Amino acid sequence: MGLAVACLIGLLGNAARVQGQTAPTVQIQLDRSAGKTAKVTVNTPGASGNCEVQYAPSLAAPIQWQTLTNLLISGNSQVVSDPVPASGNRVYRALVKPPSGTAPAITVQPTDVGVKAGEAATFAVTATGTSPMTYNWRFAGRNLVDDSRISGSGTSTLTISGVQLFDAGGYQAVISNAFGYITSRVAVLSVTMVTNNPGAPIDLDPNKWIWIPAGNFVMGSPNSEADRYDDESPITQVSITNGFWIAKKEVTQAEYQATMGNNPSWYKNNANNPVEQVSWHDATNYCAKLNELGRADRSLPRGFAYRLPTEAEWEYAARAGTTTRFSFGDDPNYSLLASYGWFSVNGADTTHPVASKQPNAWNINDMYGNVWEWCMDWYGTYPGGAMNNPRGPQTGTLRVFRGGSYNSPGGDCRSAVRNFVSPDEAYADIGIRIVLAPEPPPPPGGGG
Ligand SMILES: [Ca+2]
Repeated sequence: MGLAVACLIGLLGNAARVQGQTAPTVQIQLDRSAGKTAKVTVNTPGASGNCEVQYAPSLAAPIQWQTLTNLLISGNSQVVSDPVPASGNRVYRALVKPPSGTAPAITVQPTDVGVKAGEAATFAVTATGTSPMTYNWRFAGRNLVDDSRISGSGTSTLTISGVQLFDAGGYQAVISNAFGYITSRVAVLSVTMVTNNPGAPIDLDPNKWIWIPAGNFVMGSPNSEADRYDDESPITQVSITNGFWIAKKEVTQAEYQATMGNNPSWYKNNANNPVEQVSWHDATNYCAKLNELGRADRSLPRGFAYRLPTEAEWEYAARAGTTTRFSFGDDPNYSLLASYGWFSVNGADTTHPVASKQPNAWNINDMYGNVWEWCMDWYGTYPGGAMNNPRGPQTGTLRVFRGGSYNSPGGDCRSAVRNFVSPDEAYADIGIRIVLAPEPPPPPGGGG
């Protein structure tokens, strides 16, 4: 036997698999150069760590491994030179230990934050551990992602700008690296309501939404009211137990087109005119689509949903605290009505741009005229007496719409007037006004 290295073995010794990291692999190549030196090359692709190269005189048991040298592999390969004895064989192996490191540990926990609605809130966490470390902020059990209001959801510092009431709650950071993960304490964001509308959870665009506070009113008309219809009685003492927003304006053709992708209107000369030729089903589908979009982009205040007004909510908003035929008075000869709405006298048998007449005392436009407005309720006889949050009969065949239109005589625009048709039918003088109201709706029931 001459000078030789008879056997060469590549082993992965003691290389416990590290979760989340590719285990090192080892290749040993022999470089038999002239003379008596062997070169062993250790390749550890994708890994670095403590590597030990050993040799033994043979593979006969018991193998007598001896450490050749220690070296720290920082790259992918290292070369070890070994002066081989003049005779005999040697076998080699390399032991690559997994990279060493420590799991994340939190040194500074995120603290509770209190801000006013509209302000920014910041949560920060400080952690030690082997790099790289990843951060992931969570809210209400789900991972946050950056969007127009949230930044830093994947860093040690989370910022929420333009905080709204529905951002309130618990925030938590999950920090991880190759060696494990840790979850921070839950830091609480509390939001102080700042609103010009007492009782409203937040302020919405006052050019679009009017906050209607909870309150009481008399639904229907007294027998003495001129031009009344029989179905406006028995009058009913109504309590609206929860505030809600009502749209300041009828839904325009532009808004309907943008949300639903079509414009079913008969009078299409101006996209700012109210949408019409929509059935009750079209109107409720429109609300459902708004809810879907509002939940997706987080613009829908938590606990609220878009829907049609109940008949009671509609009349409550139309009356704006009054008991007269109109919110601006009884207007016996309908002379004032032209300042507040488009009806048969000034309507020219067409729709008109929304909010082009004076609003009522609660700043709501076109409650009288332009287009009738679908309500949620089935048509039925009023209960009379006193009732909380009436929602009409539980079943029916006709849905209610309210307020008169561009072709209605003045008497049909009164606050108390009720109209009704099949929910499947669509007409060029019936449109949509929506509310943004507590979800689920407050229950109807006996009044107090
Ligand atoms: Ca109207």
